[in-house]
Amino acid sequence: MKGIVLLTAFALSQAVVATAQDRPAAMNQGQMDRLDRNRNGAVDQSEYESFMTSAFASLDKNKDGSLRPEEVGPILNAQQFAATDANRDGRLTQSEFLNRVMADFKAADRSSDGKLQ
Ligand SMILES: [Ca+2]
Ligand SMILES: [Ca+2]
Ligand SMILES: [Ca+2]
Repeated sequence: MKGIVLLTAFALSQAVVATAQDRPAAMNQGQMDRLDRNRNGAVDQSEYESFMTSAFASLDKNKDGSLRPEEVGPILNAQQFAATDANRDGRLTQSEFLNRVMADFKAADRSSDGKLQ
């Protein structure tokens, strides 16, 4: 699974890992392994979605169910935030967030088999 470039996954995994363990800024095999929960060597959509759902919860520091720019400031720039904020209310709901990251997943899944490996 090396070499997969998933910008959002990368950024979010860094945020989560940095918070939890203060790891260096590189997506390594260990991080990919965290997404691959059933250890079959591929990250499928449900594994990715479940990872991102927990990433959303980690990022939502004030636990109001949405992400404001200051909560994702280190990982999404203003342009990326605006692209994710589908209804342009200045906050990312979990569904807006998941729509964006699952679109990234599909974009990265060039073989369209629902798995990244
Ligand atoms: Ca898997
Ligand atoms: Ca929040
Ligand atoms: Ca919104």
